[in-house]
Amino acid sequence: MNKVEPLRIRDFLVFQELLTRDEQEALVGDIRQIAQAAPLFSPVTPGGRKMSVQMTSGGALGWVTDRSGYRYQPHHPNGADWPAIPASVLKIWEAVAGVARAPDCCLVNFYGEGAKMGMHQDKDEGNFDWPVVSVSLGDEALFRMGSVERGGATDSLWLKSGDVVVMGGAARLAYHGVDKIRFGSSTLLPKGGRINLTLRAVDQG
Ligand SMILES: O=C(O)CCC(=O)C(=O)O
Repeated sequence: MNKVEPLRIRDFLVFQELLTRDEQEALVGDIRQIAQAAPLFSPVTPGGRKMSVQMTSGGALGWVTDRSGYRYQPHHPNGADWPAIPASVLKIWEAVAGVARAPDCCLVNFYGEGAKMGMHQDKDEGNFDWPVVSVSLGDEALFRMGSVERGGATDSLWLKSGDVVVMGGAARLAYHGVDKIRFGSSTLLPKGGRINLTLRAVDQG
């Protein structure tokens, strides 16, 4: 990992170029293994809208959404357990999260051409003392950061492959989203697209 001082934007901490190219390539290999064991699926919101990102998870718990609602559950929609979170991913959490516990969910979002993610809060975890750590791999993404108020002022930043964002403290419940990606802007994924990992501490038991 590169030695990087984070940028602070509205209490979001952005570690630009934290991950070396070699680390990014190794992570892509590890995420491919997750996707082989727990295939990417197209989630549907409780209101019935198909999300443009595809998803899967690693860890004891994975995040899903369907007509029954947003939730964490211990198995993929196909019934299989989620694969373990790779050591390469846990290392990133250890480097930037600043907390003693480990994450138990690594949500994997895949953005193909035209995919985006609306402004939202991450609030299905139950305890917001733990940060959410977000890792960008592949194509650049226009990341929008707001406050805890829906519809409030925002700032945007293009996240590049190897950037890591920590949403903790006052940013933990701040609205955020991805307006668009620059499809084909990175050479990391041969067919283009973007992988985003979000590491979360879910189980409070
Ligand atoms: O793709 C990103 O950078 C953000 C992902 C995100 O907000 C989420 O998974 O909750």
